[in-house]
Amino acid sequence: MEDCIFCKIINGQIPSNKVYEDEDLLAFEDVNPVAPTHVVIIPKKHIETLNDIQEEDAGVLASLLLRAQSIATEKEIAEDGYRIVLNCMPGAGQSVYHIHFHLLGGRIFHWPPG
Ligand code: DGP
Repeated sequence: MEDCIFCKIINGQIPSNKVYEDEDLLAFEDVNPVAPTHVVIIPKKHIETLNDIQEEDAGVLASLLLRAQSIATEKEIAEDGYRIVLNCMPGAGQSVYHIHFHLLGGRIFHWPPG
């Protein structure tokens, strides 16, 4: 999608610090980190929100979570613990309308979230 920031990161129009890439997924450092480790993990397919996923997206969504797990291990946050966040729609704080997981670690997280 031509106006999507994350699609521009995928196609290289906007630079990013890439953590992982394959034909379906991209992971990169968040530009405004809220934790010592803050990686954004996205499908290359443009899906605006969790409300828009289809059965056919199940495989790539599972791959996003498996990749979050392996990046957490690589970043050495797996043992202490980490948080996966997916904001859906404005009430949850979604600001970029290309579905993404935040992988957060390196500090203590509280519950309930803000
Ligand atoms: P959300 O609020 O859940 O939609 O999260 C969007 C995240 O995307 C937010 O934490 C900041 C990050 N972000 C937005 N624009 C850019 C960018 O151009 N580069 C990078 N690396 N991250 C971005």
